Amino acid sequence: MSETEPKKRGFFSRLFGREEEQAAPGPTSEPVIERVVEPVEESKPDVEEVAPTTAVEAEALVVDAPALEPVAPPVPVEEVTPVEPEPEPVAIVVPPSEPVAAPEPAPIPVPPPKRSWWRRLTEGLSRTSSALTTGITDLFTKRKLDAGTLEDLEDILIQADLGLATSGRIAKAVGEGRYDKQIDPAEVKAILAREVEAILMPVAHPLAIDATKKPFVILMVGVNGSGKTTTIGKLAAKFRTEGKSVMLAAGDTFRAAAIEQLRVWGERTGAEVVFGQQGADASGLAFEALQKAKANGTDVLLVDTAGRLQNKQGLMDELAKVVRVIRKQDANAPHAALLVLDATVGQNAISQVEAFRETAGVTGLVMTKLDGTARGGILVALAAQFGLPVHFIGVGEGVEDLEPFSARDFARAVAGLGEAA
Ligand SMILES: Nc1nc2c(ncn2[C@@H]2O[C@H](COP(=O)(O)OP(=O)(O)O)[C@@H](O)[C@H]2O)c(=O)[nH]1
Ligand SMILES: [Mg+2]
Repeated sequence: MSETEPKKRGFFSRLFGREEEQAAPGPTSEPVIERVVEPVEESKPDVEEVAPTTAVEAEALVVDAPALEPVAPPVPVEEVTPVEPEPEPVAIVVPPSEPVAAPEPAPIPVPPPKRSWWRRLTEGLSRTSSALTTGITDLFTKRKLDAGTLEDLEDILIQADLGLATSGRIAKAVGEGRYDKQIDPAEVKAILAREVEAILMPVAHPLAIDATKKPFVILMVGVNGSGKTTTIGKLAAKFRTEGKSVMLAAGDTFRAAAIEQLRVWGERTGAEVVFGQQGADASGLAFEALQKAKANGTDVLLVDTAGRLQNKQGLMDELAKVVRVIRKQDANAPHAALLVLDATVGQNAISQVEAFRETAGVTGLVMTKLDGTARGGILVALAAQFGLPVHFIGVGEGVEDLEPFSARDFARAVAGLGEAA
């Protein structure tokens, strides 16, 4: 690469390179934003792993995404208490670089870092898998299988949040034809993996972005802190590496920090951010963002929303209004409504699905924070109970810690088995 082309740098190095981090004045150093910044630094070694090894690959990794500019000075935000009137939304659009020259959607075929994802997945799921496999090994080493051991097995599975029905199903599968025989713990793990995979297979759907929908509107919903904004950032990065143009709508208008957090992701990923003042009407903002994305021919519009408890009716009504307002403009939108679930809440995720499914017309799930819990089995319980598609899982705070959900990988990882051949 010649010196006359200083702009041509790898997309990832542009996203996560040092210079940008130094250039960014770190807006209001809200703790939330700091948390977003840290993991990106941690991710460096893994990002380097996918560095191109040949000139051809190197070329393929280069993208003409707009150079990141220093973060614009934070827009002064009045400290209004977010009461719930419906102020006129004043949407402000921050172009990622020069005036909305939509990022050039040059396709960037970055090969999925399969091996390192497997490592992150197994490390992320290690608390869940070690709870299961240690229990299984202790239980089945040098013991014959009887009703008692099967009950104990069921308990181990229930404790990992696989749910009553699924735990019973797996214990039954282990028991079949093996009563009064000694069974190797490895055999139990293999049955566990097989059963879990069978339950998860029907829900493991990739999120298909219909390119005829411009924009393809994705609404992100979930309780506070479940990982919506972070997941939007991770998805934006993914779509950008696929050469798609992306717009983000800062629909969490309750907290200034949430708006700022999304703006930081916009800067990082070269995605335009539409945001309003704190306290602005979220549905008005979503409406304006959709209008803008349509006018720009944007490929994907990701709409953030304020976290809300599933039992706070007023907030749920407001979410329903966001959906209605989007539909007014495009009867088929949002094309996807993703419920972001924090795995660490365990069984509580079930009532979250029940509440959001109706209100927001949830079309699929994203489960985050599988790395922070021994309760990863909740994903299996949800799959068995609701059958909603699971699109992505998150196993860390870094931008690369989100991947399309694979039933086989997940099942093998929780059962402590190696990567599928
Ligand atoms: N360990 C871990 N942390 C995550 C993951 N996803 C999000 N987080 C963190 O969870 C916290 C809340 O995330 P945020 O996106 O702000 O949640 P929101 O309120 O739903 O928008 C942040 O500190 C994120 O970095 C994940 O997969 N693993
Ligand atoms: Mg948020």
